[in-house]
Amino acid sequence: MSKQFKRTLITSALPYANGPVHIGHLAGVYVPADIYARYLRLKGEEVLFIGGSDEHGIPITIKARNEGVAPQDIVDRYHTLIKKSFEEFGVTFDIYSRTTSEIHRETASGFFRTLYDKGEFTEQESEQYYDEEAEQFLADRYITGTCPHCGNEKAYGDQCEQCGTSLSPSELIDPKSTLSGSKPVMRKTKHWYLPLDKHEAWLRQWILEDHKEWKTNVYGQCKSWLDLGLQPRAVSRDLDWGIPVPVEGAEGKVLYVWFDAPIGYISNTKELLPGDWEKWWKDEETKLVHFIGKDNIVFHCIVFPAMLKAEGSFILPENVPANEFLNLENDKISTSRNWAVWLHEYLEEFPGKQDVLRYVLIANAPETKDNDFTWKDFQARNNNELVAVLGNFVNRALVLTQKYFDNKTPALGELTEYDRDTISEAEKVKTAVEYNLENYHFREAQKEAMNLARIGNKYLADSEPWKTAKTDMERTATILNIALQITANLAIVIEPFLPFSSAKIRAFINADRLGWNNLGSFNLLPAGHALGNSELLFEKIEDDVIEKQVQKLLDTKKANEAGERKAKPVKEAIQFDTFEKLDIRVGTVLECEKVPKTDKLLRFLLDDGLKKRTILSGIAAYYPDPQELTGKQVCFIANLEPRKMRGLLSEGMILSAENTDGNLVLVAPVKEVQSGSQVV
Ligand code: B3M
Ligand code: ZN
Repeated sequence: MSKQFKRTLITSALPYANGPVHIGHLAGVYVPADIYARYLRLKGEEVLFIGGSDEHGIPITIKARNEGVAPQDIVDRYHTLIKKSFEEFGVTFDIYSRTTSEIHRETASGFFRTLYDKGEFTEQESEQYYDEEAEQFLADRYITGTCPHCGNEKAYGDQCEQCGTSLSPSELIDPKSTLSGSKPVMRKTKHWYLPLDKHEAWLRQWILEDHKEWKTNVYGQCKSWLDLGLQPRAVSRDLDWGIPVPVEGAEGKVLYVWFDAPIGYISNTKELLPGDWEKWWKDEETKLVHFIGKDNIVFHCIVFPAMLKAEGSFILPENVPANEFLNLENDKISTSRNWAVWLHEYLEEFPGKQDVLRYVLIANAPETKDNDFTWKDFQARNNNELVAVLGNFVNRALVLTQKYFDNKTPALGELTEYDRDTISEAEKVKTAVEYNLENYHFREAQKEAMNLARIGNKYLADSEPWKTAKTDMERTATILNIALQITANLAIVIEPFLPFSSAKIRAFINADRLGWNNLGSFNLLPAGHALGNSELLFEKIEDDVIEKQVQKLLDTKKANEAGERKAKPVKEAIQFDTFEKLDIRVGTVLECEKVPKTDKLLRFLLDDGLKKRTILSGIAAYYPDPQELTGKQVCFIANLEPRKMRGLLSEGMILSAENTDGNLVLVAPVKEVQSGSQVV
């Protein structure tokens, strides 16, 4: 069942703006999407390619907290960096916008409101972990504890990174809030849910029956979700970063990031085409294709379609060609462990070599299973394929034409049978590449495109124009004419994959950009056509360059092993008068005991030089015998606004030093001083 469409709307996953983009992003999502968009444009079709940054969600608030800055600062920084990387790698978005834009806020908010008004949500109260010290509900990522499966003490509320099991916060043994370190308590909260169970029947039909052509990894994942039975999914969260839930009584609640993010595709289309966006989203003749990574499958194949269907006026995706993951040197790519090749760093070390990376990533694209990027393979593919096959062929065709025909396309003479065979082989490349691209087999498509260069190379090697030139210039002219026509065809066929090299070849042969339909023609360069200047298309990458990259990764590995223990980055600079506002003093401990019915809190009674002062401190775990502290001196902040905790007034804050593993040690003067002495 192959439907006919008028236009194609391509979306690619909106990366979280909490870090730069790396090769895994490029290989899994953005290069395939870009190849597809470029190909359709070359064919003269109506195409729109939408991208943008995902600027809400917990990864961003965590990063902001760790750095002591606002979430907006984080997303501003990374949105700019990510956008630049995509531009540099030739990813041709028609728009790359962001989910903190005003138009997105309105669009997502309006979308929620429509579903709410139509009665498409259910409301449910549930119990969730709440941090009483920080006075907020805790997202799963903000809770750590011991994994019930492997005993890892640093498992997160949503996943244990040691054994890979997904968890729910209530499964953690000894849960701890990462905000305050305190033990969270269960508290009731109300949320809006998308009742996916009610959508299950049509989703089953639509995916399992009507879209059997989806990639097996995508189809398989959807099938197992559907076979397990769908559950209602909360679409709101208790958080202060995100789009407010536009309903009365929803103060302090925002849209769940996975509710607003895919609507970003719609908002970005609106931003680009304010008067004309609807035909891209609401006309059955638009083919909607989502390019994503495998961890996003359920959201794009089940949740977002259910949202679109519930709204009622939108089309559904025609395909979701999700890829698996790319590993780096046999290890999972990880932002937090810095185990990645970052795009901006790659370009510093390999300036101008965007196409080499694009090529290698597609040659190893994780289309049906996880795949591996290694620097050795990068070098081998560059040297043995790009240099030895593509570059070598183009260079030979051009240099020989310079040498024998004054850099002008020679005339075609009589064809031999071998010439005809070569031409007919070359003509087949078009169909092979098309077939693979239309079916989202990008690595196969690229292989077929490269095959044209192989055909050309073989043709030159077999025909030996450097020998015929000694006796038969007419024959030599024919051979080089054919070689040049193949070169011109290469400029077309590699454009979706290697756009920078395609542009270079066009300059070498002094030709305009030609559409896809010219592919297979052997009349692209008429006899007498003057060629341009040429140079080498690719250059060999030497061993020492690759060894340097491998060494860099080995260093990262060492650093990771040695030092999970690394100190935290220094906070933003402050002015001296800001520092002066702090009144830090030394006090002498008169009494110290655990606050009854708490795990964490110690109550200190201090002689502060003026009076007796009570301060509560969450360090009980590190001082199991608090009486021992009596008589010791400690440092405290004397002018901190008093705060009530557990019914007791805490008048200040006792200073402790935090180890990188989170253990706290009290800070004290090296020699005894008078109680009340100021720390200056
Ligand atoms: N930001 C997750 C990710 O980057 C998420 C994708 C959103 S697509 C609408 O993997
Ligand atoms: Zn575990």
